[in-house]
Amino acid sequence: MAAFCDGFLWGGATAANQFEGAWDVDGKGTAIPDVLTGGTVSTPRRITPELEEGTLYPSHEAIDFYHHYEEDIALFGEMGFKTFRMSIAWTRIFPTGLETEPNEAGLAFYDKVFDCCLAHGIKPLVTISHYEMPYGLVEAYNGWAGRETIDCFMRYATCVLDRFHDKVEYWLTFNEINTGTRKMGASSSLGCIRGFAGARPDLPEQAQTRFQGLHHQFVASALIVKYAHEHYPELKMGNMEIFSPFYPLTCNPDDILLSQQETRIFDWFCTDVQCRGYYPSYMRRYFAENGIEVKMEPGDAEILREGTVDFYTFSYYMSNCVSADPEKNAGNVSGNIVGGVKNPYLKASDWGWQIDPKGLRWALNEIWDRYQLPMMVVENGLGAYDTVEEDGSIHDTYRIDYLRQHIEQMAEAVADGVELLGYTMWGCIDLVSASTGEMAKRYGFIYVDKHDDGTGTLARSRKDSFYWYQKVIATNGEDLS
Ligand code: BGP
Repeated sequence: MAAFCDGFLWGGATAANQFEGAWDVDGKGTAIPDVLTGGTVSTPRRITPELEEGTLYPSHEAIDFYHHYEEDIALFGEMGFKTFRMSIAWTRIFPTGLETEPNEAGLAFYDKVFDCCLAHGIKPLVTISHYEMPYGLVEAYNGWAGRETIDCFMRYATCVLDRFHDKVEYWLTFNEINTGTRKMGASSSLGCIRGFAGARPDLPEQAQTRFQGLHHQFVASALIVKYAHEHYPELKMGNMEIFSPFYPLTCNPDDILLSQQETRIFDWFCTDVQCRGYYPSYMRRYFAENGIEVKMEPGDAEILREGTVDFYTFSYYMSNCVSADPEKNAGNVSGNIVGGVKNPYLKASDWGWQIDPKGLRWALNEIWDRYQLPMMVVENGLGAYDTVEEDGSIHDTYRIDYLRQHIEQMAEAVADGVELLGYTMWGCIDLVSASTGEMAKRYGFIYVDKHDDGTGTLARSRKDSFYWYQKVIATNGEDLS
């Protein structure tokens, strides 16, 4: 079955703060992840606005892509990548977020990275903001809670579009924007990283602040999409969402209704705004019942209407169940970003993320039916412990199995009729985990010799999955064996 279209964008995904390192090099300023300590699945990361002597901050060196980009991109090229998803670190360009002139050294770095990608036949796919808010904006405006941050974002985003529009065709505005709809449970550090709230230890985490912050992000996203459409009509501007099915635990109508409610708030609300251009009516009741009042300025509605995205992208890792019965909620899925009740039919990763390939087919169909926009799966992968054998080989069959099963379901969805443009597997090279700050939670096709205590040579090596993905790309997804 020829499932995937010609020119299908096979590739991998990363984020600047999780792999670049060089956190204070060439004029880069401090971003929220730079003041986050490491953690584990059971020990949350801590935010320390003043750096602590002797504490390890995983973003500071990460895997040092900053000084290894040529080697890394060559390895992506060897696998046959057609695209590479990465983000630009806002603080390389505007170190505190408040400057009016960009830092040329930061721009020059991305020129080199994009040129290197293009030389290997790889199209960069760029996230403008991937959990990398300048800490200067947290101090000045409480991050996205302050409306002023929209102007700072626009200074940064127009600057990178003006500079790179002829090297980068595909852009995403905000990574996993819908994480702002809920307090992030087990992964509380994500609350800070997102820059909605929680990054200022002196200010409480509140739903009100998160939804106001989200509104500011919607306006910022629409403004930059509008700007791109007006100035560079050849560019494709996308949203980015974490999509997680919320299955009803039983066929009790209470569970069905709860599933609909959770799906609306988490999975549909943000994309309804970004794809349709207005707030969905179901949010009125949700806001009223939760005491949330989103302040909008005159003109916002028009901006949202005029700044809808060209394509829909999402990350997909897991699914959840919901139950209206409070007693059943005791079976919470540990470590899961989104939280929820355990699904008895699914297995989970070592970090408690429930593995559900068929949920990806379901999600692709649901999204396609709702928006009829071309789509990309821009994150999907398995965080796992890898063992390096004596001869240096790494037999990550569990990762191959995970990816194979998800790609099979993508093929099913394409056969169902969805328009799928590409797939970028998350963490194509080992990098720092966003939720726990660990290196031990490895995703890559490429192993990096770097450990949670900060030691390691940073040497790169190919895992078994590297050769497997190379074959998948070479056959355009036909040979998944
Ligand atoms: C997504 C984020 C990524 C990435 C991924 C895996 O939520 O967009 O930045 O980190 O999850 O999560 P983790 O790193 O916590 O394992």
